[in-house]
Amino acid sequence: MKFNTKTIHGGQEHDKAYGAVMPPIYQTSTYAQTTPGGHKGYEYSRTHNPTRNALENAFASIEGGDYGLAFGSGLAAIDAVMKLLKPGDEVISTNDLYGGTYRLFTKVFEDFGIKFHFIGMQDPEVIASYVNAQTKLIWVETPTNPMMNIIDIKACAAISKKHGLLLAVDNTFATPYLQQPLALGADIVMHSATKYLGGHSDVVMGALVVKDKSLADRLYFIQNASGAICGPQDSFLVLRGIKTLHVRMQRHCENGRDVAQYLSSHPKVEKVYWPGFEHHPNHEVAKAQMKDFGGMISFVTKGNNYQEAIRIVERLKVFTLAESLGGVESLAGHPASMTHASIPKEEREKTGVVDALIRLSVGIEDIDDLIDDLRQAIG
Ligand code: P1T
Repeated sequence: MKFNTKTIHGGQEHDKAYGAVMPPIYQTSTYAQTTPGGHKGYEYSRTHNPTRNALENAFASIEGGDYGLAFGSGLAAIDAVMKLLKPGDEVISTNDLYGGTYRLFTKVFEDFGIKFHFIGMQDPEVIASYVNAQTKLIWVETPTNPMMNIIDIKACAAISKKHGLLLAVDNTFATPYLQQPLALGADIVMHSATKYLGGHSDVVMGALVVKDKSLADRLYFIQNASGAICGPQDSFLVLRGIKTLHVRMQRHCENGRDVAQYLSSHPKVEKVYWPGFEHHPNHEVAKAQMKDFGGMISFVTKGNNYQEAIRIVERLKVFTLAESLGGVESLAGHPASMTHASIPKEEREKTGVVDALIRLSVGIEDIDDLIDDLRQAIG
């Protein structure tokens, strides 16, 4: 089955009771048993729920994996991955990543004795130089949030395979429409399904997909034991969202390209971060591992002025100033004070997250309205 068919049918079967084309929302916490242990495969909804299972099968299908797991948020999914580790273990992570992920790593898991190395991952030799006997996991976000750096997944997989490590890729920005980390050698794909997979800014959810059965078993155990699952109604909504992922992503990419080109030609714009530019430092890797370049763009205006950035995001009318990304509507954010405020200023400035940086999640509205809005806001 090709990708555009998988988004609609992948892992799905019609409802056995009435043939409903969409899976029913099984709004139940428990399931009747005829005798202790005598049930139809479902005993309690933290462990399994048919609507959630339908979604988990869809996750596995679109990511080209064998096992999917759905969580109550993207961070809950990351939390489950970290619980594979033990005190003393080390993680090599990109230094340019979602602020909430950084906060979870440094403010929660460091207290449990996990050591994190936050590094620039553009050069695979630099990654390899951090591997030691304690290293267990390489954590990659690509494109990175919010600087749109591209990390070579195949190169990371070569390092992780050589040293027997796990490679996890946060595929939130790219989605499986653009990039398939498991096919490139990753062991775990993670999503904030809140974003493009849900696609309509109405659900908070996380996802993991793996191929390996024993890894899946460990993650299912953690999912059930820790309990950070999502509910059936949200599962239904994300399953519905996935069915249009390919058409939405196509338009996100088209609009993203036009917005990136408009911004880069604007006399008041200093720098635009978007992996589709030939001069983007990792453009060749992006071209090799992604089908297109997505709808996420960051930029700074000339003078690198904080007040000016705030004025621009306040003046936008079609773009909404808000946290999050990946919905049908365009959003604008100010990473330094919003999504990345939990990263200390000196750390975030090292990766380019300056106070003047603006991040756009380019939606699927009419491109003329988006460009007009940016024109009036930037002035
Ligand atoms: O918000 P949640 O569903 O828990 O997902 C966390 C998360 C993980 N990974 C990436 C790459 C993310 O962008 C996020 C959430 N990000 C935002 C809310 C944001 O505006 O960047």
